[in-house]
Amino acid sequence: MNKSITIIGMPMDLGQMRRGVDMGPSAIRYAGIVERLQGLNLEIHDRGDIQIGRPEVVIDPDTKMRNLELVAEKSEILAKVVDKVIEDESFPLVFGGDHSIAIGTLAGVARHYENLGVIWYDAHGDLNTAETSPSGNIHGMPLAASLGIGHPVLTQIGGYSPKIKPENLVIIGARSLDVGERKLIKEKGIKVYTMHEIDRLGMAKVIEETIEYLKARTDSVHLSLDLDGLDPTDAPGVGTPVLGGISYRESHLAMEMLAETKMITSAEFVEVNPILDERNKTALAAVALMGSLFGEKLL
Ligand code: 6HN
Ligand code: MN
Ligand code: MN
Ligand code: MN
Repeated sequence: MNKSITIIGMPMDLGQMRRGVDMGPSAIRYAGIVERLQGLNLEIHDRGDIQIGRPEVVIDPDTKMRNLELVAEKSEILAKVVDKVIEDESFPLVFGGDHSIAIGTLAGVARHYENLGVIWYDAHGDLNTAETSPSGNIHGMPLAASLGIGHPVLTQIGGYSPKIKPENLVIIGARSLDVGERKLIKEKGIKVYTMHEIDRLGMAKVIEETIEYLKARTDSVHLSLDLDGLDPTDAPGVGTPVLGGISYRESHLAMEMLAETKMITSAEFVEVNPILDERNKTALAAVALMGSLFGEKLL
């Protein structure tokens, strides 16, 4: 893992319907992320937020997608910033924003690696396309888009596609998958640890297997952590909570185990919505998990 980390705020809420997730980066900073990471002897650069503005919602009449053009435009900007951070040999740490931001993050990261691995820590698969989406919300589509599946405006961000291969992906925490997403998972043979496997195997085994799997086939790993992967009791401040999620403790263990491998080279923490939160609990959880991801230890 790099010693230098660059924080990028991406306060984009255009990929879904609930306002407030644009305040995610502020909530995470307020919860003390910079001090926390500085305490680990890391060099922290906070390059501030990418400007999103407060545009009016536009629903595409043909595809029913919300804010397609704007999401694309802002994703291009994020991709360039992330690309530059990696070129400057720093670790890009992106704060959402809703999960649609992953399209831009991955566009910036993936061009640097032949076989980028991705850990998608989420209650959802985010594998929808305009055709399979029940909502038209782009935050349900970033993983499909990164695999090169879906609307060309989304798949072609950064000027290339696909960003990742299905066999280099591991989804952890899934418990809400739409019909089209299930079909895609089967078709592509995507590795998924649903809550069922997490309950049966335990998180330690799940992460051990994930590490082994990704080590064998990837040259670098991006962590995309949607706070709704956690149980709503531990992370209530999210727009699409789903009961029966990963606990705070299990999540810590996961981050600690990943820290030991030093295999994570970029990360994003998304869907923190302080308006829906209880006393910034979700942002505080995000900060604690980042502490563990970057090597914090009690003794
Ligand atoms: N997220 N599968 C649902 C949809 O609308 O496509 C929910 C997506 C949630 C996305 O939480 O990042
Ligand atoms: Mn580059
Ligand atoms: Mn998600
Ligand atoms: Mn989710």
